[in-house]
Amino acid sequence: ESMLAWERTAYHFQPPKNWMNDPDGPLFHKGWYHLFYQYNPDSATWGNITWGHTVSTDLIHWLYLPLALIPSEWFDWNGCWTGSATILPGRDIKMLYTGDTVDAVQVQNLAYPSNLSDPLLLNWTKYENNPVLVPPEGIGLTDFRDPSTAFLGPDSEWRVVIGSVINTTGIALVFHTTNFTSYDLVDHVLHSVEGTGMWECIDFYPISTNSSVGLDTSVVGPNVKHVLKASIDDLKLDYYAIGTYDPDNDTWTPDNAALDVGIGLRYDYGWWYASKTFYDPVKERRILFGWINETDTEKDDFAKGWASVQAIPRVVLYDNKTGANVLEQPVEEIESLRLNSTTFEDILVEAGSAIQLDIGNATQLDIIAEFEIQGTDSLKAMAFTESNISECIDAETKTSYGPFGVAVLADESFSELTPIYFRVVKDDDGNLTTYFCADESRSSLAPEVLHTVYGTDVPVLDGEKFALRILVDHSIVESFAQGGRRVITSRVYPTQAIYGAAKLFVFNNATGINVTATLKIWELESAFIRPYPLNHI
Ligand code: DQQ
Repeated sequence: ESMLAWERTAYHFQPPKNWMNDPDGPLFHKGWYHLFYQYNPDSATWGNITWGHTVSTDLIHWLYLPLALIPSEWFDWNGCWTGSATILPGRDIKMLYTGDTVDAVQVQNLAYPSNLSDPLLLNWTKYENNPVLVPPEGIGLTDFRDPSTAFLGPDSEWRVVIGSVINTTGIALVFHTTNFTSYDLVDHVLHSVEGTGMWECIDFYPISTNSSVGLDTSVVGPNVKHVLKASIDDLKLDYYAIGTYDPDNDTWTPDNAALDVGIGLRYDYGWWYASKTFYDPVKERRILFGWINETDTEKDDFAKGWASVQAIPRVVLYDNKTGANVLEQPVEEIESLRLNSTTFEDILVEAGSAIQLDIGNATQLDIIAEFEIQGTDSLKAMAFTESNISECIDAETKTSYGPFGVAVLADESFSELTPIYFRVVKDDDGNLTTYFCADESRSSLAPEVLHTVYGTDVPVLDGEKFALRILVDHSIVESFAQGGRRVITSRVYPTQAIYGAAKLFVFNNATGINVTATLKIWELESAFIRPYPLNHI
């Protein structure tokens, strides 16, 4: 049994050892990006939840710092759970987090930096009169968690959003505060959606519809919409919707009720959860962190001594071409890891073929690929079914083109491979829908890991090619379609397609259409992720 497949990643953030889950309280302070995270200091499984802490100047290379919050008081005795940072005018910092109390009640606590002039924010003080919020009347004692970043309203009061559930309706509660120690509950919810269950890790932020700059969290006004995201506990999936926020009444209305929170769009159609954004004042952008959990067994996690990584941070923008979704793109700083590149121009990938791309090492890659279908006549010719990718397609499908795409982390005999691909489907009325999928069914010979086929439809507009950006990091594959309109993160466990045996292919499994592919592929170097040399300060 090879343990190599369970090796650590090379440029994704993970702690030195043990369990990690949600990103917490991301913020920028005095030259450093800070990330906190749910962490078990004692074991590779969830429990004893503390706040790990790390800093970076570029969101790619990270330095570990000492734990920031440790369960120590009755109000967080069973865990310092997820929370968010708010930067006040004057750059004071308030950190709100959920405490799981000694009686297993979910309460909200306030913490703040002991020394704001410390760029590393090494020491945190818990407010002496915590908790600042307990579950309000009618809210379950274990259904009240994950305070949002606060935003300032027209009445100069701060709003904090906290997720909950009533029966099976997911809800976003709003509280007002002026001092972060006392709060008033607004008498109606910001938003709710029936049947979606408990809303965890709510994120709520403005997005510009006419520019590509990110907005600080309190911005409202013309050409600004608001994104509401809930992590759906029952599904362990992050759903968002774009809509309009009314700051006078603290209500939010989705642009499209059919695509409401929990029933519409997801940030990621793969394995990725509990996300959180923050505003980066340096590059004026909104940055999204997300947690990539394991899909192996707990026994394997104990054996390897660690569990989970954070996804590469993504910039979030409004997609003004579709007007219906956000765009997610890896932060540009990932490009600093690029080494040698290889370009393939207009290579013909005939129906039913796979071509190995000779690029040397294929375990740490940044891939940009574009595909075109050759000849429009062939668009009418196809009618076949592919039972092994049925999750990507409508069972009523009569005509299709594809799949075509790239296969990453593939060995030469295809005993293991993870194909990332498009597939165009034509319905009875002649309408074309493009599906974007990641097939993990053959990603690992190990039996006890998930072998899911992930997929979603993706808008491909007139004049656009089929466009992919893929980051490969040994056992993590983050795939972005059409400039980040849809994203699929894969956690895979190759046992054969590792190190020198891992190869890269383009393939076209259609039976009647040929495609051409143009690719630029960079090898990525490893990122320094190591302890901060605190003995030097
Ligand atoms: N993880 C935290 C909770 C949150 C959940 C506990 C989401 O605060 O609701 O570790 O993964």
